[in-house]
Amino acid sequence: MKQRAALSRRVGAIPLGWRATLFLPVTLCAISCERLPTSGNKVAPSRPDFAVVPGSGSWTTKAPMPTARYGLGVAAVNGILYAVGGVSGSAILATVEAYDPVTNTWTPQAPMPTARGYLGVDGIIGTLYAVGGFNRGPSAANEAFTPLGPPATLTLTPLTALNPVGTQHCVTATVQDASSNPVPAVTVRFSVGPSVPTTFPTPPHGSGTTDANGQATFCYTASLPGTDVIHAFADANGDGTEETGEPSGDAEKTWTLPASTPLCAVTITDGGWIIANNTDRANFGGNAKVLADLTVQGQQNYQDQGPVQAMTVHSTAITATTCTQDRTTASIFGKATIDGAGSYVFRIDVTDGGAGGSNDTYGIMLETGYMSGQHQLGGGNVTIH
Ligand SMILES: [Ca+2]
Ligand SMILES: [Ca+2]
Repeated sequence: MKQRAALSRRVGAIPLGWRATLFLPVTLCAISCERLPTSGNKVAPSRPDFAVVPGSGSWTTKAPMPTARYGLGVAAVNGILYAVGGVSGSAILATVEAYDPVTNTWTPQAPMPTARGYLGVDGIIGTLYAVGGFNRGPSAANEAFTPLGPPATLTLTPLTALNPVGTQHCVTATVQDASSNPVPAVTVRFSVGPSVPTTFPTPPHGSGTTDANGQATFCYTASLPGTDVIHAFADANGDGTEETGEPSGDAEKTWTLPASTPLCAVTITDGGWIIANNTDRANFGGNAKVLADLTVQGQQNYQDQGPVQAMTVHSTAITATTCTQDRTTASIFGKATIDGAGSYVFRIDVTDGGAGGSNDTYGIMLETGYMSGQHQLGGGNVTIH
C-alpha cells in the first residue's frame, strides 16, 4: 500500500505539459489513464526535467510532437523515431511523424494506408512495421514503411553540353538516398568554375531545393567561348558548405562561338576611348566585317593606359561577329596577344547610338578575367552597318 501510494504521488506530480511532449505521458495514458487517481491531485507547474528516481538519470523536454494523440506506436529506424497512428478525440489517425534527435525536429511522413490506434510498431533493418491495432474493431493490418535515407548520390544531367555563347544552359541535379529513392526538400548548391579560361558565367553560382522527384535545376549564361566545370552538391545539413558525406557531381559545359551575322560590318574609329571599370583610361579602335560566306575579316586594338592594369591587346584573328537586325548592337569575338605575347580569347561589345559617337558604348572582356565594363565613349565613334 505504501508503495502504491508513493507511485500515485509520483504519477500525480507529472506536469500537465508532458501531455504535448514525447512518449512518457502518452504511454502512461494509453495504458492506464482511466485508472489514474483523479481527485486530490494538484498539477505541478511545468518544469524541464523530471527525475523518475533520484540519481538514476534525468528527463529533458524536446520538441513536442506536431499531432497530439494517444494509443500510438513508436519505434526507431536508422536513428529516427517514428510516431505512428493513434487516437485524437474521436478520430483514429493514420498520421506518421518522424523525430530526428540530432536536430530536435519533427517532419511529417507518408500516412499509413490503414488508420489505427493502439497498434504495434517496430523496425527491422531499415523498415518500419505497423501491425494490428484498433479501428472500430481489431485490425489485422500489417504495413511496412521504408524511411527515406539521407542524400547518398547526386547526378547531374546533362553531363556534357555544347551551346553557343549567348544562349542559356541548364543542368539538373537528381538527389537520391542509398536505396535510389528521390530525396525532396534538399538544397543543392551549384557553382561554375573556376573556369580557366573564364567564360564570365552569369550567375556564377546558385542553389535550388529538390522537388518530389529529388530534382533541382540551375541555369546560367556565358559571355566568352570556353569550357566550364559545373559543380553541385547536396547541402544535406543546410549549412552552405560542402562536407564529407554530402553527395556531389560535376558536369562540363562548352560554350562555342555564336553564328556570325551575314554582311554585318562594324567600324570603331581609332580615337575611341572610355574610362574602364578599373578607373584607367583605355583607347581602342578597329573594324570587323562578315562576308557572305560567313568568314570574318578585321582587326581590333585596345590599350589600357594604366596605372591600375596597363596592357596592350592586339587581335590576331576575328572569329565571329554578330549584329542585331537594327544594327545598333554588335559583338566581336576573336583571339589576341596581350603585350605582344600569348593567345587570348576576347569579346568586344559595342552599341551605335547614332551618327556621332556621343551615344555609343564600348566594352571588352578577356579570358584572363579582365573586363573593362560597358561604357559610353569619351571620344571616337562606333558605326554598325
Ligand atoms: Ca553542408
Ligand atoms: Ca555612332
